[in-house]
Amino acid sequence: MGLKEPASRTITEDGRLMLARMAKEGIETAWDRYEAQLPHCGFCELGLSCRNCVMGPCRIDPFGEGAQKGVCGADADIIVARNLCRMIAAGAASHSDHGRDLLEILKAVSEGKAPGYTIRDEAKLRRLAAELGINADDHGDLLSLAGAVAERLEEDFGTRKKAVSFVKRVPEKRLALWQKLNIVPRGIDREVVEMMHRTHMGVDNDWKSLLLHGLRTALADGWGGSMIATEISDVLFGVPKPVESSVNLGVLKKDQVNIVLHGHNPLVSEMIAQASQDESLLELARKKGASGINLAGLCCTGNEILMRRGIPMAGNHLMTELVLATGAVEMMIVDYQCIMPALGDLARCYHTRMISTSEKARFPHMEHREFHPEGARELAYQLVKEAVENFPNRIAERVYIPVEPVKIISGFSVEALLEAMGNSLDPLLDAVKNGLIKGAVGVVGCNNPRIRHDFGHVTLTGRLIANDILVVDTGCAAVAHGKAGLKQLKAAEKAGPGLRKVCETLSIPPVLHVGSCVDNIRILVLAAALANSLGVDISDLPIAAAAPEWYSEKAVAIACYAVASGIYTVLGVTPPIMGSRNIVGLLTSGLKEVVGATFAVESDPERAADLIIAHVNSKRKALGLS
Ligand code: SF4
Ligand code: MSK
Repeated sequence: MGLKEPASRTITEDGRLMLARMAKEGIETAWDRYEAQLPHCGFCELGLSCRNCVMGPCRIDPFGEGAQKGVCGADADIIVARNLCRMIAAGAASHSDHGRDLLEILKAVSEGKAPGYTIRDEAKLRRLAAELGINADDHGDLLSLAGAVAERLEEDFGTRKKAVSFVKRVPEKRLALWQKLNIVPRGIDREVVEMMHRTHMGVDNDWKSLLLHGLRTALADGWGGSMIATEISDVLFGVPKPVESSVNLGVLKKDQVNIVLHGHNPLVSEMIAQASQDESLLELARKKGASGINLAGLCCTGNEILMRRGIPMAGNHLMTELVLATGAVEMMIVDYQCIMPALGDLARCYHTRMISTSEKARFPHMEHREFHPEGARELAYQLVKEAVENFPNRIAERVYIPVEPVKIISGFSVEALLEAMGNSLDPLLDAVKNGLIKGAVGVVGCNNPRIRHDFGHVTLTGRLIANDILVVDTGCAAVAHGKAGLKQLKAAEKAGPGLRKVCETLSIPPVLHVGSCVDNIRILVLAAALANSLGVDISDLPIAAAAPEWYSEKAVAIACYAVASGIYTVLGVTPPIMGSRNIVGLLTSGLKEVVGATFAVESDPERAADLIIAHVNSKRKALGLS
């Protein structure tokens, strides 16, 4: 099968059919651009090139024949460590800046300056306030309490504190370890800035010390910025509860105005969701010949509105171009992160209007309509109206929606899971102890044209559940699993006998959707709660994480905070570290002595499953479980 064959690029039916059509029409995709980049630069792939200053760029010869040091004297270890650490800093910054945006909205709500937004989950706000030591009695009303919570968490971004607030959730043994290693995250911005400082020429030139601060920076994301993003989203938009929905290109409707929401931050998409239910706009849609207004999500903005509102999901990262090629999208509205700059140009082949909304994120051939809290509701209304008005411009002969959607269940927040178990962790712990469930694994992360689209996720997860390992998922992995039918109750048939029994008893699928990329922290929260219940460290639990098709800097930060939190993590794509034997050795084995967990790199999902099953079994044995 040639590289250009759709079936060699994706395992999904909608992907294959759409790629075939795009190839016929001569429309370029990320796969074509990926192939045009081959062969990749070997120095960069190994992490051995440096352009941190203009005495360079420099590169180290991996064969030992050419230069072994950059102009400044940095060797392979220093260069690889600096490059990796800058990836962590960028990933942590992205999640955390998203968290900061939510805090700003919460603050604006508390001041009455964000009329479209409200506190959707008062109970969660009160729980958070209590956890942060804010006395609700000191605040006359809910809005004042919301303002106090926002201000307290805003402090986590600066440098005033010894530790970010949610470090209190970390199990005792883990926290003691971080204290010993001096990697407790202090302030979110502080760790990111310090990482950039350390990696400037002539600052930290000890690869081990650089990597330790890399872990601290990643922890500032996991237990800081991402945790804030999720918790405040829950306050503003509601804690997710199990909800039925559907997934794949088939969620687009031939007879309706289709608006696609893409990116990561739910601030814009929640407003659009409200506006799309406006009776006057629905009436306008009918006048224009459409039977309704249909919203669909992409990537993690899609995950946010799927988890909370059951809005269907059109696809994951590598499907974002293919959605436009249906010719059925009246408007795509984007916020930030994982939005390919190619999209605006591609949309020009169709009638689709492309709208960017964040002050921070602009794209070629997109119209910029900036969202601000005070006018968000009006702008959302206006955009939905313009999408409706664009419906008559659709060219019926070009519309191609090649498949029927697949049903899924989403919305498994930690709170929802606890509720399903009678507000106690005991049913889960008992199932693990008696071996019905062997362990749990977070299968998360992106798509990457280096890996056949969705193959890594679906193959790995299929093997895990068949071996009685519960899978929780986020991000683009969750979409892959949904399309493969693994998020339905009947998917329990694909699980091993123990997991199947648990799924049938609790009426849950064997693959639980816990949310978007920032929602990986729900996995941390659950793992910490399980460890606390058993009086052990997170690294003692029979759990693991995997990112079979990751591509982004955010995924590097996530993987690093998972490992630093004690979770063995298997990557399906090799990070650019192979140029340093020392660093490969530390990350894949030496870290076990340091933080009780390591990375593994395995591109074959079958072999990745073997590694994870062996890890889960070894942890069970160490806990004295059969
Ligand atoms: Fe070269 Fe050192 Fe400058 Fe990097 S920091 S480009 S290795 S001189
Ligand atoms: S959207 S970071 S491609 S999971 Fe969160 Fe998907 Fe990865 Fe973006």
